[in-house]
Amino acid sequence: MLRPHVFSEPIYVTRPLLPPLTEYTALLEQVWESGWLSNNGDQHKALEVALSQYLRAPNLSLFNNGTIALIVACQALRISGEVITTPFTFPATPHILSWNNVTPVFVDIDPVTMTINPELVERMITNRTSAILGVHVYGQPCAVHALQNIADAYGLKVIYDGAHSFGTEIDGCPITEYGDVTMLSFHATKLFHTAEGGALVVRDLKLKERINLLKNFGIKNESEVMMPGINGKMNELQSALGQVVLKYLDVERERRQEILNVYINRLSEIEGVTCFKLPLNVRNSLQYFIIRISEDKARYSRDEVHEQLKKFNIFTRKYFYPLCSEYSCYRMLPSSRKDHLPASHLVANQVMALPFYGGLGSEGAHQVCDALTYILGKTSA
Ligand code: T4K
Repeated sequence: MLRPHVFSEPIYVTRPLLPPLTEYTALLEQVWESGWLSNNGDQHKALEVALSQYLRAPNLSLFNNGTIALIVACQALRISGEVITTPFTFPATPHILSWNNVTPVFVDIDPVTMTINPELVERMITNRTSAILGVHVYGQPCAVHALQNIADAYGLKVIYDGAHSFGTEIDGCPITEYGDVTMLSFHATKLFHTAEGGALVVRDLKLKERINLLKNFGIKNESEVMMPGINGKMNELQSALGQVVLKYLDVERERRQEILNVYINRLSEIEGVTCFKLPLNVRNSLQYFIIRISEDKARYSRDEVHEQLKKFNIFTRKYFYPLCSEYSCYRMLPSSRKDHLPASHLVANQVMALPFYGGLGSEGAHQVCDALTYILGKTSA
């Protein structure tokens, strides 16, 4: 095979959806005229309504980022003691527990779905456990029914880190319908973004009211502060950006779907490479495109492929390696033992996030596939 194309510019795992600047500045003019930059202004109100409708999530509360949103979720649900969670995630997931003075208890993942394994959750419940914190990793829903059954049996709360699951649906039902609370991240690297931002979605209106107090220092009115809240507010500049991004979201989804099709068609042929596919009843958030590389079948390890792709100016990511249980701040926990988390260790050594954003185009996706095919050399056909 001829040596494939080397990209002239670095190709990253993602690029933010940047709508026409003029549409953003038009909204910024309104912000300027209003003289109102934060604290539940018109742009904030408009974005909250627009997202509630788009996601069919009536009780949605905007935040300045997803991490603060999750910290507030724990406060709102009065989480304490221990929380059972997955080590296969971004650092924010266990960190928000530490910021709430709660101990993360790691449970292994299912090796196929890569989400927390409900069969293993029950064994780790103690009288200090107050909640389960699941991650819909790459938009793959957790085993929501099994987790809810366990939570109901033991009187636990269920919190979902849905940072990757904007627009995910199970059998047509929004992912935010499951659990007590779901966090969505609107970071620049997310399909829908506000540069930095996030949201909490709940089903209980009372809980939303508590969340709204907590994200604004606990302030009820000029003379009453109800609780030790924090500053979790999304500002007007972020909220305006979100409204313009939302207009272009479906076009971006279509472009990503085309890239996904190229990847699936081309990469499924490569020995040792498995494309991560969602179950047919799940609507894909199209946030990441993940492959797994089995070193025993491919000629190279995931790390070698990751390095070799750099020669073509392609910068993939090892989301999520290393596991959170390997960080120095969590390594000493009994639940961090390697033999307790075999599937997580296996998966973390195999996963690779490929470039996945509309601007890459089908041609770019084919070029990424050419490079991968060239590196891995052989086909199974
Ligand atoms: N829970 C989970 C499961 C999460 O994945 C995350 C965040 C959170 C919670 C917390 O939500 P937030 O508090 O962030 O709302 C990125 C994101 O910063 C992070 O939001 C995301 N997960 C994580 C998976 O990815 P890094 O450290 O990998 O980002 P960085 O700066 O290396 O960016 C990745 C690539 O994106 C770059 O190589 C180039 C491109 N990029 C990035 C930015 C920021 C751009 O092209 N433009 C940009 O503006 O964490």
